[in-house]
Amino acid sequence: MNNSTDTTTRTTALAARALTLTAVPVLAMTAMAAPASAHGSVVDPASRNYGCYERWGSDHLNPDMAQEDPMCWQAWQDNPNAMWNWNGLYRDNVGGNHRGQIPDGTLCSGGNTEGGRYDSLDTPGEWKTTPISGDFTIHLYDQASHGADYFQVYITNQGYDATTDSLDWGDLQLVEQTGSYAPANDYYIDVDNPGGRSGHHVVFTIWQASHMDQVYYLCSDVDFG
Ligand SMILES: [Cu+2]
Repeated sequence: MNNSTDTTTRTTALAARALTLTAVPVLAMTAMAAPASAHGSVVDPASRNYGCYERWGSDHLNPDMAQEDPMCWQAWQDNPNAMWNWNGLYRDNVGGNHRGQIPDGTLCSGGNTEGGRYDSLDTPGEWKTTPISGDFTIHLYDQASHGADYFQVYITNQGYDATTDSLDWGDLQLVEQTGSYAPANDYYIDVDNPGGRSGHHVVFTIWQASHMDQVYYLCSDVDFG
């Protein structure tokens, strides 16, 4: 798509700052009112930045975040637009070569995409997790109805430690490869639990959109109990 979402969300962040100074530029108000042309992300189990946006988007200046949700805290410090633009973590023109385009250690930022806006999502640590038991369903929200050529879903191998180790391709097991999905706002991907997992893991979802060669790389932290 285009950059109007980026502009809108960036302006929202700036406006939030401006509000603390009691003056909102007229230009910012205009941009905020403009319709968003958007993308998407995995909302359940929440991707790292969508989870932070969901928990803290309306309370992002709260200093308690540092103690209560330190990974979100470091992400907000690094670049607030990683959260405001929770739907914009993609790369264009990958040509299906995900492993060639996304170096080890940068999978959760889409290979440092968008000038490094999402680099904080590669940081290992105590990311908040969504509990998983048995088979589960991934819900991806697509504001722009791009459709999907396919989804690929990976889960980290048992023994991987999300609190100390940034994600590499070698940490992952492919557990689901789908066919195409017609354009819609909501996609559901049924995942067979591969078993043998306990504790904190990462579900890594690749969304190959259909409107153009645009690929989303989405890390969701889960707890297999
Ligand atoms: Cu898009």
